[in-house]
Amino acid sequence: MNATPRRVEHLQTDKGSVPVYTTAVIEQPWSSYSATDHAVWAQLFRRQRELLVGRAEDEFLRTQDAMGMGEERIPKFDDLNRMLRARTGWELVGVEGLLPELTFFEHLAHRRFPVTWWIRRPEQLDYLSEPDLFHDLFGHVPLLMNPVFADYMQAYGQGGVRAHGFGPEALAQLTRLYWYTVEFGLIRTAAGLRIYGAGILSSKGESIYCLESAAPNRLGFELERIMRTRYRIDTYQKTYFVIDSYEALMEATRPDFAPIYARLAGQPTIPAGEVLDSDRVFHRGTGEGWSKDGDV
Ligand code: HBI
Ligand code: FE
Repeated sequence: MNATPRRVEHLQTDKGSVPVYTTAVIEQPWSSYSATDHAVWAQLFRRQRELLVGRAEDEFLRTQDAMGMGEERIPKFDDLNRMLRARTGWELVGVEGLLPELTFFEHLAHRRFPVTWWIRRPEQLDYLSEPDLFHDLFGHVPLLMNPVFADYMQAYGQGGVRAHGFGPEALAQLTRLYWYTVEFGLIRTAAGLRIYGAGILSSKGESIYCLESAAPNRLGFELERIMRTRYRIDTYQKTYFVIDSYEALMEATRPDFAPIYARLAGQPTIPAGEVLDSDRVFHRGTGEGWSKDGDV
């Protein structure tokens, strides 16, 4: 049976009505996954693994293999947790879906990564508007085995819990940082730019577009600039930011953010497609196919 997630309510936000799920932690109902669920996992896994050779960072693919993730079946959180706990002290917890920011931050701050327990339906193969099990498990989990990135994710959560006291602008700035690194980040390697952002790794079209299309900008990571840069939630990104290493990302975000929030307060946000004179430009996009609006 294709169990469907239990939505508890729809929240009216400036982005319209978004589904807000219960924040409860749910045991992965592994035995309830249907043959269709496993087949959707297999198809997505096979397709992404073919695409990501030479596009994802090699360590990402090696780690996925080392964790025993394969196309045969949906991985069991318990199996992955044994490896994660031993290596970086992280563990996966099952959730219904998107969590309120503070709840999400609190999980990360305690090295718990929330993973949606259900997987998309076959008709949603190419796009769905919220993170499902494939996005979270395939995209996010392997990098939690990297000690430096694991530290970054916990520091991000701790920063998020602290930011909650700084109000909505700080929260928006932190969400942009997550978006342009954890979800849509690129990294420099000796072989060229590679993908590490889960939002790209779990997306067929964007895995190709982010590295090979002339349309998007590819700019060097710069913390405060990223915290001001708006983004798209419904199409490919107009700009990708490139880190030199996970260590560099961790170092850049180690300082306390309070003075940064103070400096950024009241500064205008930057449109997603803009390139600044101060930017380190790997590629200046042509902007082909962009619509002017759509940034959040
Ligand atoms: N909830 N389950 C889940 N997964 C996410 O990735 C997530 C979330 N809530 C909020 C959120 N991400 C982002 O807004 C973070 O920047 C906070
Ligand atoms: Fe995600």
